[in-house]
Amino acid sequence: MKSGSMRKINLLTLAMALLIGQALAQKNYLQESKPDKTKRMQWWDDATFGMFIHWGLYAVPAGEYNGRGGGAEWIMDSHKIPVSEYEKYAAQFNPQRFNAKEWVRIAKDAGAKYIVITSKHHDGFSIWDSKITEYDVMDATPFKRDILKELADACKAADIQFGLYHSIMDWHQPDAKSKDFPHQSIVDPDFTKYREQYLKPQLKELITKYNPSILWFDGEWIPEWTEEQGKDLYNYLRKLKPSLIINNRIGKARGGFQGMNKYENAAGDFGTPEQEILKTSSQEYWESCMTLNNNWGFVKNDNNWKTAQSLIDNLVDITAKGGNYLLNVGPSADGMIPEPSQMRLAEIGQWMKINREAIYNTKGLATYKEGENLKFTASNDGKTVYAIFNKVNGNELKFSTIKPKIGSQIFLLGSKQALKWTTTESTTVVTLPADLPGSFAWTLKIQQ
Ligand code: FHN
Repeated sequence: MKSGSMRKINLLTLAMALLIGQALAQKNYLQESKPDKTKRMQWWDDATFGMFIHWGLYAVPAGEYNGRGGGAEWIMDSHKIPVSEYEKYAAQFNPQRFNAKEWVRIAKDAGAKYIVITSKHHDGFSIWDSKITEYDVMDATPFKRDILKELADACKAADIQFGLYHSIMDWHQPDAKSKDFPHQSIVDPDFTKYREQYLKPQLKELITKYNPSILWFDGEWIPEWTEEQGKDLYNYLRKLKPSLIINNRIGKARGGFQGMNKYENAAGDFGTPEQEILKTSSQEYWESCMTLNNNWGFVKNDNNWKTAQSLIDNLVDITAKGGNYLLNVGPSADGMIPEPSQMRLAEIGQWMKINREAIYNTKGLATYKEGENLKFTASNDGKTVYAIFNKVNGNELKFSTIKPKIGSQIFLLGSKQALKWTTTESTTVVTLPADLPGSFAWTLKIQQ
């Protein structure tokens, strides 16, 4: 081919690349089409269950300061600990028992499909090797290991999606000082400078170094943060990684702990109920985050662990209403996920081994329950319904919400034995075996 033609092709290719680059740079991801968002969110929607991890310097005091209890990850604020005093915890943070692969195994064995860990909580401490600050695990602690890199690598090796929780509020950065949380003593903080020269560069660093699939913002309620800044940050991050999934706390739309957007066209991809579950089914993307005891961060005296029954009931209720469940662990300062947390997660994992087909790759139903002990989920194509019950009256289960397909078979998940069933205009009655597979709750698989 003559050199002149080659030159024309190269110029054309360059022009095309420039045009594409400009288009991407100007793209407004807040105007993403519904089909594009559905495609981007699909893995997250199908995953349904994730493990939350709150871990940082606050694990060192472990809920106690100067002999007084109160505050876990909030201990710096709860006890009004001066920044210079709180920073001293960094020298004590040396979690030699931390094993990223073990943490990922615990999550995977529980049936969690993704992990979200606190890269930086409100206290401003970075648990990764940040080039933006020396208030990080590499420079300020004797541990000097990149926790996020070890965890991101372990997630990748185990096919678990890796996500990061990142606090907009920052009690350590002088320019991040908030009127509502004046931990910094400086007189005239420059919040714009914090956002542009600290918050955004750290987020770019996190995306570039650890390739998270999810960014889970928090601490957005401070008066210095606005919906407009959230929209700008959302576009900034999606331009860095278009497939990123970002919660609604990047903006200001969430209504408190109820977590869903108070207004339309807000920044963020999913609602974030906290320590509670939506009262009804929702077609919006939403994820309920909850603790296993009373605290997010490690508190040595908090032994108020939720029962496996209540945790599995929550998972079923949330799934039936179309949501995700992000269940938290708060590791100790030496790097261990508390034993009771591990036990609860293992019990959920045992239940998921039998019933996961009713949880993963399912959708919620408008009529998602009959009474309080029978909930329904459905396969994404709607052809299969799962009736999940946690109470047995005699050896029959009756329901009227679902109409099994005449001639089809009904099975219990975990059993190969087709069950006897009869149906009238209004009610279906399924005869249950004496021995039900597993504990806590059981699932009928019904073709409709
Ligand atoms: O203040 C935080 C709290 O420490 C914790 O991180 C929860 C869980 O997401 N969110 C905020 C409280 O709404």
